[in-house]
Amino acid sequence: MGATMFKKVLIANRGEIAVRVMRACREMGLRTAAVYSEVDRTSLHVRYADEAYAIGPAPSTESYLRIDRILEAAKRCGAEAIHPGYGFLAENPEFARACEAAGIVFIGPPASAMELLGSKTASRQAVRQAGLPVVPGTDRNLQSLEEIRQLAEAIGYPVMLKASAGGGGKGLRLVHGREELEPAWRTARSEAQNAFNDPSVYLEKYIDRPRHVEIQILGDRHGNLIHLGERECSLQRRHQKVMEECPSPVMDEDLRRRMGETAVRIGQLAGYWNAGTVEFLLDPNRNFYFLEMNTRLQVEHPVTEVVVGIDLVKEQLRIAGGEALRWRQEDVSLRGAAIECRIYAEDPSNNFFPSPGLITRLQVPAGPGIRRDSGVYEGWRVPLEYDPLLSKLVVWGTDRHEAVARMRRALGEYEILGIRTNIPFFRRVLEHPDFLAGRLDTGFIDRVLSAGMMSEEPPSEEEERVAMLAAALHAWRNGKVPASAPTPESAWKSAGREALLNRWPQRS
Ligand code: MV4
Repeated sequence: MGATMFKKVLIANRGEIAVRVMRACREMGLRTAAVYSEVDRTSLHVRYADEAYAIGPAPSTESYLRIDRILEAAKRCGAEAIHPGYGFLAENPEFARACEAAGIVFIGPPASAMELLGSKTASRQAVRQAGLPVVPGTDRNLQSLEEIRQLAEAIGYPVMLKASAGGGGKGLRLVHGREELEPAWRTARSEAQNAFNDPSVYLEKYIDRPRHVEIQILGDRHGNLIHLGERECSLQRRHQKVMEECPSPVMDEDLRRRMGETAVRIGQLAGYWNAGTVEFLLDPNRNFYFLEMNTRLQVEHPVTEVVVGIDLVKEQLRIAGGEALRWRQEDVSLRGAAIECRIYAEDPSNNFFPSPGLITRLQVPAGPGIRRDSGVYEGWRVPLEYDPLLSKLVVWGTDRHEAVARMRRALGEYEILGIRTNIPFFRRVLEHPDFLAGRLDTGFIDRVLSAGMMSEEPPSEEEERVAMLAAALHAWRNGKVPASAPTPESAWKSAGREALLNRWPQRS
């Protein structure tokens, strides 16, 4: 038994996470099968895989979300297991059941656990009834405005309205007082209806300036369940994480043990196995509250991997193959510090507007302590149909201070031309005194942005060319060009070359 029981794994995803999963498979000697939509024919995950299958047109509803086509590809190529990555079908219990019915192993938790944890109200109720901390509020969907008003009064303002089907900040409303309740209720319900086809909302007490701290758990099919410490995920923009770290700057051994034990108990009560993440809000007094559980491998899993020294994807494969966990809780320890920046094809000087297009030049950071999980290559066109995540830049350092310096160095080496990226935004964050002091909360990014830090337009390519010529001319006139330069003509050339060279790496 074990992952060696598989010979071939189909990866039902695209981009960097598909490549990440295939890398683990390759190291374990497993063959990999990719699936791809029409616009992904030349994507990196297709090139990386041992074999690849077309599953439909660009819209994900006609390709990466088509259970029938993915299972058909798996059967055709003889894959014994499917890894769903994150997003798309990763948290869809119907997909997990369909895999099972087709005799294919779903590399993830049991469908029953996905069902319980997929409902925010049902999971809140289960966690509260187990005597574990949840944010004060209701566990039921609220039908009438009258009912909601009474409950809000009992909880005490300010309160938050949340979509029961939830996620991504859709249907999320902060209500400061009685008079705001009715309009907030209406917009929350209609947003929830549009986003999830389910208008149900529930109430929570509002926690001011919380941190978002999550615990990684890992469980096998024999009832063993451990935690692998926390990730600090407070740096979000519009409910999208942009930067994560491990450990959290606020954590100490005692709090980690208490949050870790709580996460493990939540996993146990859901009958969980495989990799999962329990999300908590942490208030300024270091009280923590269960928020929700994600039943998948997360985007930010690498920061845990480099600090704990466990390959989560390989563990997922082994667990799915029936192997017992190879670590006990006391074997797990955190070493050093890791930071991840999510590199997106979006323009920070234009309200982070998506910036798809051709990558004309790609120069990647390397050297000590750098890990880059990427789904792109030079000469590839970033499609506009999907999430514009290009790569995740992850650094490790002996402590947070070294990790921060290393990330600045790595971002300075990173050059992506042809499209806009959010790299300039990270440079600003990494020099902010609150970030350097570890004073993070969920309002940090908005404060950085409202301070006007990203309003300056980056120069156009034409402006860059003019500036470079001017610099070369200046250097030449001031005699900074080597005196050995025999003629003005070659001095021009070498000064221009010097100016070009000086652009890399960027010094922050
Ligand atoms: C909250 C909250 C304050 N109090 N719940 C949950 C989903 C996430 N996307 C936003 N969530 C929040 N839930 C209560 N009861 C504040 C937030 C929140 C937040 C949480 C984590 C990271 C960034 C955030 C940004 C705004 C609001």
